[in-house]
Amino acid sequence: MSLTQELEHKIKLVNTYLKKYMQRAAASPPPVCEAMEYSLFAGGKRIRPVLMMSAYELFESDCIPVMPFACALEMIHAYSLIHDDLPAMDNSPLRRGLPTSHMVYGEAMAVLAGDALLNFAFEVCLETAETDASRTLKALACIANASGVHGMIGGQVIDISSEGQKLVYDQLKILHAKKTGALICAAVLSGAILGGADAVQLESLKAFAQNFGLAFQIKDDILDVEGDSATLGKPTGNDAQGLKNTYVSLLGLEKSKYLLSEYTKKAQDNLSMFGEKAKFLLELTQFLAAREK
Ligand code: GRG
Repeated sequence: MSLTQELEHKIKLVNTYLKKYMQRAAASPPPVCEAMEYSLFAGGKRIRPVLMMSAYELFESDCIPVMPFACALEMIHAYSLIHDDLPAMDNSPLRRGLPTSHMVYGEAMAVLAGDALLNFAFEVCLETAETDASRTLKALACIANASGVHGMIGGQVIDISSEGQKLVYDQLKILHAKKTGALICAAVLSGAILGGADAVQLESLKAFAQNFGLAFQIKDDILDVEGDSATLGKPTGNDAQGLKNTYVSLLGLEKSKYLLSEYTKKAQDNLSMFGEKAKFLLELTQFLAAREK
């Protein structure tokens, strides 16, 4: 299978399983369930679940057993975006070319939809616990840690508290390692943990995920300056206009592009011990560095 065929296949699987899980949630009060679905199916790239499935496939041939975890990562990601868009945070009316959750369902329902997605994520994973309780618990601990104060929420707090202040490069790296990088890292590591990776393999995959996460964020900042607003589904130039700390505002476009290519290469090098098995992850890393949205 080519990279695009395999990517499409994995995205289709994620969508199928997310729909299956959401059918179960349909018994809950309609506005919240509708709001959960709205954000889950609003056109996300599904990077975190795809990374998780691919990391698992470094060890096992079929990713179906880990679909609850793949979907859980997308639910946590969707929750973070809903809350990030709220008036109390970024106050964004638009995401992926569509009105944001609070614009459609109101603020209270958007808060609850985010909370519900976060809880549902852990519910669907815990249901698989009897298959391999030890690996399930380790993978969940990794995901919970990355989503909370030590990871994504911690990064969001640094971001909000540093608004209007110019961060230096090392501070910017810490911010993004937590805000964006932690969940990306948890996607790779939870897939590897569930696949039975040993300590040395986990160390290499952690380095891969950290470099991949940095490249992903730098590309996001470059797209905000150079990207096409119709393709991105949001106005560009947002970061530069405000007092947002981004790689481009700190280092300029040329240096940011150089770093993007350096971190992409480093991430690919970190996969060397997996040989031919890492072909999809290698190509995916390159593909995302060249993405247009
Ligand atoms: C509110 C708890 C809480 C956390 C918010 C992740 C986050 C923290 C905010 C999102 C805002 C943002 C622009 C973060 C940078 C990371 C990033 C590139 C997010 C978008 O991820 P993609 O590109 O999104 O995977 P899609 O739309 O493809 O799902």
